[in-house]
Amino acid sequence: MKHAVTYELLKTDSRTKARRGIVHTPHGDIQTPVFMPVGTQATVKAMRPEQVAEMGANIILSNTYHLYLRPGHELIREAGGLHKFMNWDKAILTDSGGFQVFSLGKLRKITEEGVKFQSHIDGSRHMLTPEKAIEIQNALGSDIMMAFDECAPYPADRKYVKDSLERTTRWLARCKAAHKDVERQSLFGIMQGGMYKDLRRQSAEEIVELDLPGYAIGGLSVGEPKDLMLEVLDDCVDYLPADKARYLMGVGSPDYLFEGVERGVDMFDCVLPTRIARHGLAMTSHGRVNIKNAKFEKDFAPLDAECDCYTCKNYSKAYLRHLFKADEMLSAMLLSNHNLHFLLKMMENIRTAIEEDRFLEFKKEFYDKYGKF
Ligand code: PRF
Ligand code: ZN
Repeated sequence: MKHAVTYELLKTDSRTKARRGIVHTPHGDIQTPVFMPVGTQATVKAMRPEQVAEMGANIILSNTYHLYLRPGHELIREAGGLHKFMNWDKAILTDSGGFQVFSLGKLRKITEEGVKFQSHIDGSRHMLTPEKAIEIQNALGSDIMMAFDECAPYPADRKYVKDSLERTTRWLARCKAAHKDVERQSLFGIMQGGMYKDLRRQSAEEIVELDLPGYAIGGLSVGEPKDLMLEVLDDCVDYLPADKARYLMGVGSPDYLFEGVERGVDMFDCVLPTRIARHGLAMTSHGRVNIKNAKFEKDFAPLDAECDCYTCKNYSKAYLRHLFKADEMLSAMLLSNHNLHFLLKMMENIRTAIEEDRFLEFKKEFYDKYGKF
């Protein structure tokens, strides 16, 4: 029995836990550490898939919850799977819906069986269970499927977090049992445990026992202070096996990417670059730029002189500011293009720095230039 997804470790940094590797999938290899652009509703917002591929992305993330509600997983199965439906032939990772359902607040109820919730679209009633999350992800045909978990809020008391992580482990065992074709798709487990180090260790031991092809660290970056998050993360990674991919869920600002890589994380995802783009914000080598700013009115220079993306090669800040203020669609398209390019390029530079054993030097160089995060 060969797993659909495997991790190959190429090199570990000599001074930190940073590592350079490859995640092999049925839809191609992914060089790690990697940032995965988010395509929640089977589209990376404002981007054609060809553009996403062109800027070097080999994997994107999509969402079980959203696609189940609309257009429905059976429709996507009928279309020939998510890759075909959205015209993306590289790898896809799908989140299980757990996190999204838990974000619904009053609209949901948790039991041992699963989570009852009401659709954010039309209020209709549904139930997600571990088995259902797998059934949906099987229909979507993603390369990497995420386990159905509960992400405890922050802050949360110890008893709540312990009960929740233990239920998440039981749900993981049910996910594993429900998933049959392990050669076509791989299931990753998700560690929980809130900010409690001993609970993180317990969660890790329980999920690693189930021997899955990869593990995610969930429940972080949920509102806790940065230093606490990094302290917990540092421990989490130590509880995970070195021969499996490690994925830190929902994290993707430049500083967190560096800090995550330094602590041994291989995979990241975040809506940040595309979301802030739609609000007129750009990430550049000299920090964040707000394109709405009046000082750009007659600034005919590109967004980032050091960037070789399509946007920076062809357009000025004055033009981008005009597009944003005129509420033109091209604004979101050009800024999303730049922001994704920026993060993907940054990750490529991180990978090269690890290969050349100068990760910390590169990090310092980047931080000095970027300024405050
Ligand atoms: N679980 C799942 N998806 C997630 C998270 C989680 O804990 C997070 C937490 N940062 C983001 N996305 N399933
Ligand atoms: Zn650019």
